[in-house]
Amino acid sequence: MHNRGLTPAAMRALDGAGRLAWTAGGAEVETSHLLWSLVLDESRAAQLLQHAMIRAEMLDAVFPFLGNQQALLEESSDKTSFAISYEPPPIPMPLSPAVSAVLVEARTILARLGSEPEVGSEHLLAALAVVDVSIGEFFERFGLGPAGLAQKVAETAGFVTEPIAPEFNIRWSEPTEADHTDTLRTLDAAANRCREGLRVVEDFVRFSLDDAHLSRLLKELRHELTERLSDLDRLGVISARDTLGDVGTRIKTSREQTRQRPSDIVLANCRRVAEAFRTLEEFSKFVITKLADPTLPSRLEQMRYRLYTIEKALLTTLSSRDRLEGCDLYLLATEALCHHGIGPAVRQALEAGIGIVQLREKDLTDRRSLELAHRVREWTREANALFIMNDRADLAVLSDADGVHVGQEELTVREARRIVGANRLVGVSTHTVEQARQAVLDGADYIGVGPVFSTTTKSFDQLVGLEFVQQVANEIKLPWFAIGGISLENISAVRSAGATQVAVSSAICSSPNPGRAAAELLDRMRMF
Ligand code: TZP
Repeated sequence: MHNRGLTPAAMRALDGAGRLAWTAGGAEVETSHLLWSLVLDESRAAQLLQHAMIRAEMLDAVFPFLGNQQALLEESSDKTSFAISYEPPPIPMPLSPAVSAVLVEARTILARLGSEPEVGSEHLLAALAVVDVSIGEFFERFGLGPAGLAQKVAETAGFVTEPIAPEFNIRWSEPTEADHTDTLRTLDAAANRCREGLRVVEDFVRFSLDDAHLSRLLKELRHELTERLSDLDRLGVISARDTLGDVGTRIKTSREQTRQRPSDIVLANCRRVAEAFRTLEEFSKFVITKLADPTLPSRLEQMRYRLYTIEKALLTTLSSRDRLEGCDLYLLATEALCHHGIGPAVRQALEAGIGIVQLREKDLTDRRSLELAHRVREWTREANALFIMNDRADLAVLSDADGVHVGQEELTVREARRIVGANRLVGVSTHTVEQARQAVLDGADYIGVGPVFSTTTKSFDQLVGLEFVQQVANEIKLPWFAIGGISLENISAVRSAGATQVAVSSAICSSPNPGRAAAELLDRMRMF
């Protein structure tokens, strides 16, 4: 382990974390191991937590550890503390990326404070709170938010900044009642704007888009907002309201009066909600000492980030629906499966009216795959159809494909997006409704939903069946394609289960007449 620049206590903490990870059967040292190791050692970090009244049992309720392993800890003679008595691992345990990030962050904190020469246990603790959001949130509940923790770390190190002797006098006046009323009035206006804007977006998502998944997320956000704002309600924001005296009610911009499309309303209101969240966050800091929950500003900040994710998912859903409109049937082409070769299969399918083709080659050399990709690109371009490359984001860019499709084991949506850019489509295969929901939030442009029926084209541990198709149909409006073993015999059942778009491979590729097979499948899709 790289120990330069660490105090003996910090080294002990990392060593203890390694022992905990090893004993717990983990493959690497996680942030929770480091947290527990810091807590269990008699270090500055443990002291700091004790002062904040954070006790091991409380920690255990959120990051379980003591419950089943208490017997493995060595109790001190006065029974007030524990130490880790585990055997060291035979070889040093690797650090997880998060723990490596903690080390980097700890050095940044140390440099910022400039008070100590080496990273100590207290810096590791402060860094844990920054890198691991759930640890940070847990500390915040005890008043150890990022600023408070940094202050405590500085104090723990015996480093307290001297006040600068002023050379001139500034007269600070205490906020007056009028200032307080103005703050409450601002908070009241922002709270109303936030609730109303959220409701407009939710109404659109619920009644125009029929998207149960995003509706639920918006509703949860709106409810949490109401709950959190009850803290402000108690301070008398309603009494501070003065709508008649509001100089802004008569100001209207021309843009407010002309919304072209529903998506304009969604976009404008998401912006409005984000701005209102920001105003709430900033102004609630002025009344922080009066709040029952002093973490309100940071909670509002987190809610704003949640809104950004929902906004992105919503706008992607709207634009993907436009881009994939009319793509009722999606062909996955694999050279080895094609009866008369990949050229005739793809070209005939395109002539029959297929709107999207994926090149899915798992066993070819890169050069052969790229060569084929260029051809499929040419054929699809002539037919005004979309071309998607399976797995290989790099080859998608090189062949100027319209997008890339990844599986659950391949590049993530985010990684693929970094390679193919913002304008190419990124599709992802999903096998559970949770994966489908996650794909929406990850920014996928469409999803694959399967395998619906058994197939020899790809091996799976288990079929998801028509039930999964129904689940997705009930809640997701991002374009999605049912896939796996779909043929002329069962396509109507898939359609009846709610799929409006379907992907096939062997039903077209392996047919002696791919054009006719494609036309028949398309007819069956459009019969509904
Ligand atoms: N992903 C889920 S099922 C499947 C893939 C790639 C195979 C689809 O091929 P077929 O021949 O239509 O069953």
